[in-house]
Amino acid sequence: MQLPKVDRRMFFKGTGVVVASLAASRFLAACSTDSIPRGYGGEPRPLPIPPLAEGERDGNRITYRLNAQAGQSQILPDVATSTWGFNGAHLGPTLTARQGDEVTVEITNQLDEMTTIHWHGMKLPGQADGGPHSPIEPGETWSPSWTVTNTAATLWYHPHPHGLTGLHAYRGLAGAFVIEDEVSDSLDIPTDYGVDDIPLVLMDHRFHEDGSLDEEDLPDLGLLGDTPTVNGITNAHFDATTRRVRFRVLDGSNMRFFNLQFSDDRPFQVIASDSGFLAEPREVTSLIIGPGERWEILVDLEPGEDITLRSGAFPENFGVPDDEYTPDFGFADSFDLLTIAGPAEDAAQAPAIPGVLDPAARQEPDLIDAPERTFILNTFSINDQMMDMQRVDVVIDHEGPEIWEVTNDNSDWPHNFHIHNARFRVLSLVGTDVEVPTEGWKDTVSLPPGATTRLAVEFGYYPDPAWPYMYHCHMLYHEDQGMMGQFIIVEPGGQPAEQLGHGESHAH
Ligand SMILES: [Cu+2]
Repeated sequence: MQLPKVDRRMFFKGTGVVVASLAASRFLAACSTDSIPRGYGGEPRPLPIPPLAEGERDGNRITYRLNAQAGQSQILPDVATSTWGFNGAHLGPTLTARQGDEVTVEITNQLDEMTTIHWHGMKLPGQADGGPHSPIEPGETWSPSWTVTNTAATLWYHPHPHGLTGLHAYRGLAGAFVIEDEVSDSLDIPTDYGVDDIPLVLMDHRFHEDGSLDEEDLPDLGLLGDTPTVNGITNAHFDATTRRVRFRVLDGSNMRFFNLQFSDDRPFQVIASDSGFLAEPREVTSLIIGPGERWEILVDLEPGEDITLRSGAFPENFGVPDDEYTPDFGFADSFDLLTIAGPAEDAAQAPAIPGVLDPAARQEPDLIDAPERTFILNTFSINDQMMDMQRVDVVIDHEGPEIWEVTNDNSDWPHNFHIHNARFRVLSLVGTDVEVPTEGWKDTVSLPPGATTRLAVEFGYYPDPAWPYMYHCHMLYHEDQGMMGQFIIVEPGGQPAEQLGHGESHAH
C-alpha cells in the first residue's frame, strides 16, 4: 500500500488530540508527586523471579516445552487480573542454552486464539523464527529446532502474529532466553540466577477499575500504559544478598522507553547490549532502553542501604515536541520501578569488575563491498509502504554483512528498528541532539525524531526462498499498524518463492 506523505501535525489538529491529551493527563496525574501509579505505595512485594525452564538435555541437545495459556495474576496487590503466560498465568520461564546447542522448543497453544512465538535476537532458519508466517492455532503444537550460533547474550521470546503482537505481549506472553558461551564462563561477574543474576522484564499496563487489563488502543500510542511493572507486578522489592548484582534488563513493553537510573544517581556499569557483551564495561548514571532492547548492568550495593531503580524524565523529551499537537509518549514521566535493599554486613566483598569483557566485541564487520540499503520510517510506513505478508521487500543473496541506513523521518514521533536473524553494530547515529546508547552488538536501535543511523548488519545465513524474516519498528503499535517489511535470504542469484511460508491460507 502506497501512503501519501502527510503532515501528521495537521492531522492531530483534528480528532486525535483530545483523546491523546486525556491519556497524557491521566498518566501525569498518576506520576505527580502527590499521587503515584496504582499498585504503588504501601507494602512492596517481593520481586518475582521467572523460573528457569526445565529442559531435557541429551548432550548438546536440549528440548523445552512451553504452553501458552490463560490465567489469573496478581499484577496489582489487591485484585486479580486475567493474563496470559507460558507454563503459568503470566510471562514465561527463562530459557537457557549454550552456544553450539541444538535447541528444540515444543510450544503448545492452549489459548483460544492463534498466536506465534518469535525468538528475538536469535540467528536461526526462517522456518524456526516464529514470525507472522508461523501461526500456532489453538490446540496445536509447533516445534522449531535450530543450532545456537549466538554468543552469550540476553535474548527473549514473544508473540509475532501480524497485527496482534502488541496485544499478545501486553497480556503477558514474554520471557527471557539467556545464551552462555566460553566468554561468559570466563568472566568474574555474577552468574547465580535468581540470587545475583536477575532478569528484569519491564512493562507497563493500564487497568480497569475491576483490575482487568485495559486493552483499548490510545490514538497513535496503542497500548502505552500508565502503570509500570517489573517481572509482572507493581511495587516490587528485591532483597540483595550480595554486594554486586547483575540485572538483565528487558524492555518488554509495547511502547514505553525507560530512562533507567538509581534514586541516588549512583554510577553503574553497563556490561552487555542486546546481542552480547561490550568490549569493556561502561560506567553510566542513566541508561535509555526502548521497546525490545536489553541491557545487562552491574550495580554495587552497600550493606544496609536502600535504593530504588527508577525511570526518570528524558533529556529534551527524547527530541519529541512537548506540545498539544503531539501525542504524549511518556518521555516526561518519572516513576519508581524496583526498591532494592543492600546485603547483610557479612556479605563477601565483590571482586574487581573485569576491565575487558569480550575483546571480540571491538571487531567491526568487514564492510568492503558491503551492499547498502536505505529505510525511511514515517508514521506507520517504511519506504512508503506498509506490511504485506505476500510481498518481499529485500532479497539478500550473499553471506556477508550489509550496511542499512535507517532514518526516522517523523519530526515528532520516536521509532526504533529491529532486524530478525541478525546482529548489528551502530556505525553512526546523527540528526538528533539526543544521546542514544548504541554500544556493542545490538538487534534493536532507538531513533529519536529526525535521527539517521547507519548499521553494519551481520545476518544468519540460512538460505531459504520461502521463509522471510521481518524488520520493523519495535514500538508494537507501530509494527501492528504495518510498520514492518520482509527480507529473504537466498543462494547467490536466487529469488523468493512464489508462495511464502505456508502460503496465504496458512494451511499446515
Ligand atoms: Cu515506530
